[in-house]
Amino acid sequence: MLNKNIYLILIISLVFAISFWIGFNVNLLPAEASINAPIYDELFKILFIIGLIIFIGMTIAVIYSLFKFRKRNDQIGDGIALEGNLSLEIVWTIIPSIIVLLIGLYSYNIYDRMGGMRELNHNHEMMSSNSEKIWAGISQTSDNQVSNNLSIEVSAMQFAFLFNYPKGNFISGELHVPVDQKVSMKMESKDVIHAFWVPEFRIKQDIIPGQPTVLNFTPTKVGKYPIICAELCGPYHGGMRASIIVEEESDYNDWFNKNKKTEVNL
Ligand SMILES: [Cu+2]
Repeated sequence: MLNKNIYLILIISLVFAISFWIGFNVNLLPAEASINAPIYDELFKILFIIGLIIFIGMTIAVIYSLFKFRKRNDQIGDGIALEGNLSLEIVWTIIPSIIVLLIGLYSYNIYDRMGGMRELNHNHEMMSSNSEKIWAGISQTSDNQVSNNLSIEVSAMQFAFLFNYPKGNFISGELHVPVDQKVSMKMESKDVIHAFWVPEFRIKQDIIPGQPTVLNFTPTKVGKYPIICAELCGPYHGGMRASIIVEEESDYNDWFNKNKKTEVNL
């Protein structure tokens, strides 16, 4: 009996060790290109490790049972019927409940750190009237910082994204932003529900007709990343993509000055 327990403890420790090793050394996610990304990846890592522990543990239990409880040559029927096991049932209810509760609290903490619980900018500089309702956003800024943000208006339609730069009075099919600067986007759909998703930024936000949504982010890595519509929006939904180009401020300014309408007062 003692021997059996030692084996069990050894196997469980091994499963934990392997899961933690894989969790910390195998990276399944794309590059981290916004300040949200490392925060999000913390949560992903924890979920990945919990998933690995359960997956590897279950696989070992199934393989062990296949051999241990296989039908013997002289065996007829299924054997003695099993009665309930109250203590086992209590354990397998309480442990998952605790895990799910902790994941829930931790997810809330991550969402809060990403700015999701913060009050949305009531004095949003792009708001056309005070009565306009803007909701559901990731906000990294407090209200008084909003005016320093780069403001962009996003329109989504079947099957494209358009980016309006109000300060330059022009519209672009490609989203250009300077690195390490806060970007504040107000997004609206012309037809059905779409979603703005940049995997490298670890952010996604729905774009809804008649109900503007907000998304704030700060890119941290120069490069070109895909913008993907992540809401099934029609037959060519899969082709609804654009690019976000994160560039050094001087490159961004060159691009901006080349595109802006000259008569506009900056
Ligand atoms: Cu779409």
